[in-house]
Amino acid sequence: MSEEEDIVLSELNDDELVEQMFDDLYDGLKEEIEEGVNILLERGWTPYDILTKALVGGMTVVGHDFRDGILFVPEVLLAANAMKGGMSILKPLLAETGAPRVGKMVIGTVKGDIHDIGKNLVSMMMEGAGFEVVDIGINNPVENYLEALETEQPDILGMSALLTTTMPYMKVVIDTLVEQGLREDYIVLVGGAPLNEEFGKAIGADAYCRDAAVAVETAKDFVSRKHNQLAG
Ligand code: B12
Repeated sequence: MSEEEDIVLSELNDDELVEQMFDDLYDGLKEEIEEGVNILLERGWTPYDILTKALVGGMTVVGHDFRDGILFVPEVLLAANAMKGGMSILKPLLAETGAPRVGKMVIGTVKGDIHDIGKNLVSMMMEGAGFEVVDIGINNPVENYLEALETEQPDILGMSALLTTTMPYMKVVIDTLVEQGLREDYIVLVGGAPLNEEFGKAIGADAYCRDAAVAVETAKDFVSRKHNQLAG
C-alpha cells in the first residue's frame, strides 16, 4: 500500500506508533519493528514496557488471526522473525539491570514443539531479574533435560509447550525425574499458552506461570524459600 510507505515512524505519537508496530509485526516487517523499538527506547520507554505493550501485544493479534485461519504458518513465521528482531535489541538492556545473581535456570521447549518466542521472553526476563539462564532450545526429549540438569546444576527447571499435543510431555520429564530420585532437587516451572494452573498441579510441577513477569516473581519466591530451608 503506497499510503503505508509514506509513514515516518518517528513522527507518530506513542499510541500511533504502537498501533503501527502491531501492523508491522502482523506484516512481518523486521526492520520497521527494530526501528519502532529504538524510537520507543529513545522516548524513554522501559525495555519491559516495549516488550509487553508493543511486541507481545502485536503477537497477540497475530495469534488470534492464526487461530481463526486468517493468517497461515509462513506469515506467522515472518511475524515471529520480526518479533525476534525487536527482542534482540531489548535483550541486553533487560539483562543490564545489574541485579545480583539470584539463581540459575535451565529452560527448554519440550519434544515435538518448536515454539520458542515465549520461552525466549521468559529467559530474557529472568536474566534481567538476575538469574543465570541456560537455554537448551526447542524440541527437547527427556534426555536433553537430564543432561542439562546434571551439567548445569540449576535451581530451576523451566519447560515450555505451546501445543495441546506436546504439553503432556512435561509429565514424562517430571515422572523421569521422580523415578531417578531427582525431582526434589529442582524447582519445576511450566508455561505456555494452552497450560493452566490445574494442569501444572496434575503433572507435578511446582508452579504454572501465565507469563514472563509471573515466572520471575514465582522463581524468586521459590528460590528464596529454598535458601531459607537450607539455612534453617
Ligand atoms: C508464533 C506461532 C507459531 C510459529 C512459531 C515460531 C517460533 N519461533 O516460536 C510457527 C509458525 C512456527 C508455528 C507453528 C505451529 N503452530 Co503455532 N502458534 C504461534 C502463535 C501465533 C504465537 C505463539 C507465541 O509466540 N506467542 C507469544 C508468546 C510471548 O507467548 P507464549 O508462547 O504463550 O509465552 C508466554 C507464556 O505462555 C509464558 N511461558 C511460555 N513458555 C514458558 C515456559 C516457562 C518455564 C514459564 C515459566 C512460562 C512460559 O510466558 C511467555 C511470556 O509471557 C500461537 C498462538 C497463541 N495464541 O499462542 C500459535 C499456536 C500455539 N500454534 C498452533 C499450531 C496448531 C501450530 C502448528 C501445529 C501449525 C501447523 N499446522 O503446522 C505448528 C506446530 C509446529 C511445532 N511442531 O511446534 C496452535 C496450537 C493449538 C493447540 N491447541 O495445540 C496455536 C495456539 C494457534 C491456534 N490457535 O491455532 N506457530
